[in-house]
Amino acid sequence: MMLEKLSSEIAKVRNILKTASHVLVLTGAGISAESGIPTFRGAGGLWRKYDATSLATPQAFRQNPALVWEFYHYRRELVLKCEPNAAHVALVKLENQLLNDNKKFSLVTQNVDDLHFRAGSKTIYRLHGSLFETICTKCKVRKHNVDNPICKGLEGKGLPEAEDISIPLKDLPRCDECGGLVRPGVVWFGESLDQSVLEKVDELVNECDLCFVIGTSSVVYPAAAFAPQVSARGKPVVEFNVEGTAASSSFLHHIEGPCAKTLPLIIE
Ligand code: BJW
Ligand code: ZN
Repeated sequence: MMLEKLSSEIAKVRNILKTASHVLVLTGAGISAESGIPTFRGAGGLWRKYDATSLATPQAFRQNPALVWEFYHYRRELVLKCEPNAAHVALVKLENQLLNDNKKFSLVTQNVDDLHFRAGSKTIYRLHGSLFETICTKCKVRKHNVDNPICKGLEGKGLPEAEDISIPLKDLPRCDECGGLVRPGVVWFGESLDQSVLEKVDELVNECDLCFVIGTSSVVYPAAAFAPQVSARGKPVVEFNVEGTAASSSFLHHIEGPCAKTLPLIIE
């Protein structure tokens, strides 16, 4: 994006922000890219020879739980070493500013890295769960878990340059309550999102008067439908991305560039 165009878009968005009374923010993997966490689509979306999205399925877990656990163990370990960046921090600042002015701020994220939480955002609606939650496949108990490694069998495993190996089922994460096989507490393709989160987000989408869509390719539903719904109500949507996306044409403003650089220019 030409520098002049970028400055003029930034000035316009700053003005809209001044008069907004409820800002809804929707984030995707791109907001964590500058923290060192790979996105799903594009260059960073490969782990070993696998497309990351092909491992994020119940079928992949059923077929090869060890491989899928290696992938998730690798990502948990990576994320634990990463820090929130200036874009996460800018959103904390925006939340505090709006709340101080008796206005409303809502943060909806597709990310499972918990970096918004670690940055200090107060209210976060997580659409796709968390890398640091587990669900027992047998008794369904859900737990928060930041152990690294999550179990002995995964110690030193998951390296992207390593060969696939077979890990016996008994050495994968097991449930403390019933001994069942535990899975990552994330939402895979074809699985339903939490109904109560969806209902709340639907309310926010219908209430907000400004929406920021940050670092998402806008191809995964239902999240991809939220910002276009805000646009359809005639409310401004601002997209922050390093490139145009599937949804850009339905948004009023597009701020092109790495969001850790562009967001702080809007939120002072
Ligand atoms: C930067 C940047 C920088 C880089 N600064 N920007 C309607 C139509 C068609 C299909 C469906 C539909 N409704 C449901 C479906 C099926 C499916 C779906 O959407 N499929 C599409 C792919 C077509 N959806 C589902 O299955 C969902 N379930 C559901 O709807 O249940 C009911 C149902 C089921 C089946 C049929 C119908 C109804 C569940 C979706 C779960 C998604 N799960 C994942 C994995 C989570 C766990 C894990 O992390 O391992 O979630 S997939 C993956 O994609 C992950 C992400 O949250 C999600 C979105 O990706 P995101 O965040 O947009 O990342 P990228 O990589 O795509 O984009 C990054 C962007 O950042 C890019 O644009 C870059 O340019 C940009 N960027 N650096 C700013 N520095
Ligand atoms: Zn159990």
